[in-house]
Amino acid sequence: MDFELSENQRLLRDMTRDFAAREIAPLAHAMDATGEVPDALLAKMREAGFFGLAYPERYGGLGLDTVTYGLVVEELARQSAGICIMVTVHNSVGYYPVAGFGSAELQARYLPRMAAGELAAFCISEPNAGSDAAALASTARREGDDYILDGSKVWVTNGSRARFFVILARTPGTAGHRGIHAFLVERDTPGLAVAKKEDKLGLRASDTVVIALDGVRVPATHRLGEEGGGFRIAMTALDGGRIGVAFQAIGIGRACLEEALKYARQRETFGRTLAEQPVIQHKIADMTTELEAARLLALRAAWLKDEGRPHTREAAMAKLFATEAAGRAADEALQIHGGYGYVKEYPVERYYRDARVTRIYEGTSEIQRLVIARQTLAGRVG
Ligand code: COS
Repeated sequence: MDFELSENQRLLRDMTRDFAAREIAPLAHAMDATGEVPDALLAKMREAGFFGLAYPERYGGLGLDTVTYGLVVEELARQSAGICIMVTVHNSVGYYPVAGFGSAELQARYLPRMAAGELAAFCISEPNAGSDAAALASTARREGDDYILDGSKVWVTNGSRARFFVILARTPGTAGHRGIHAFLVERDTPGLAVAKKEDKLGLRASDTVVIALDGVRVPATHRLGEEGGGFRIAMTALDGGRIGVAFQAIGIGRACLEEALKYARQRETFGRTLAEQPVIQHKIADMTTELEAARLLALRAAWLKDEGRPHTREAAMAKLFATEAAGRAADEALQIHGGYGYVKEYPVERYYRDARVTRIYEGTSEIQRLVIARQTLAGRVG
């Protein structure tokens, strides 16, 4: 067993840490307040390769393994969880269905554009199908060499900026996961429209929209994988996506810990700094331990994925534990700040809001527990 990072992994982590501190941190508060991300920042991120992290080098990406990718994600989330989710959706659930299941022609045509920073989004959830993803009702009706897509997709991260959409829809009249297909759809396809932009509690730098599909004609060559294979593709992509969310939560949790430390060292009560008081030290110890445990779970899930080994259970455990730990870290960081934690002058207020959704998207904590329990009950105990 080897817990050392490679030279390259350390280098990329440190470069991202520097980039995020220099380019993202100074804008994070304003991006949260306005929901606007400056084009200049996106251009610098494109230039630095953040939109090509997972994409193969032959298509212009960095081709990072999942462990290295996770280290980069943690550093982005440390400064802005909203910017981080823009990057992770584009590099996981927006990427993998195309890279893993698109035809060679489709990949050669689109992956270079995606790796260069033309954003991707993932459309699975619907008004009446969130946790129960197989209940999705959007339809894909075959018509000659095309499919015609109709329906409505919700919680679409990157939706207003994306050029490409991975969309899950089913053959009319089918039920359950077997009738579901996955497609790559270009933004300009007639009938595809942003119907609404959500006004969210947190992650305000990231755009989340409703996508309306009204007679969207998609060539059958844009179907990803087998007919009826869409659900499995989505689940496989979400396994990877959940590892990214775990690292994102760890980044938010670390931000909470670092800000709590900063505050505890300078704030005095009863003649001593908070950092000198056992009641605060216990909180700091618990935050540190939980974040470290979360990081180990996430690194192991990432490593299994890189080894090409099953990682559904490990991704679910990493996401469950890391996001709940981040929630506790945010809560304790706010508590350590007292009233100052509750106002926008200090960044923990933002971290507290940003941490919350990590327990919901890419599968709620309840869904992660369901995934883990099913595997344990099937005999996978160790
Ligand atoms: N990888 C590959 N295949 C998978 C899989 C995975 N992780 N999980 C399930 N499958 C396959 C199963 O093997 C099964 O295929 P076969 O019938 O061919 O064997 C099929 O998918 C259906 O699986 P299952 O019966 O487990 O499906 P359920 O309807 O019970 O749903 C959960 C499974 C709850 C895990 C799924 O609906 C889910 O992940 N929900 C949350 C969705 C989510 O994360 N949404 C957020 C999107 S981002 S905003």
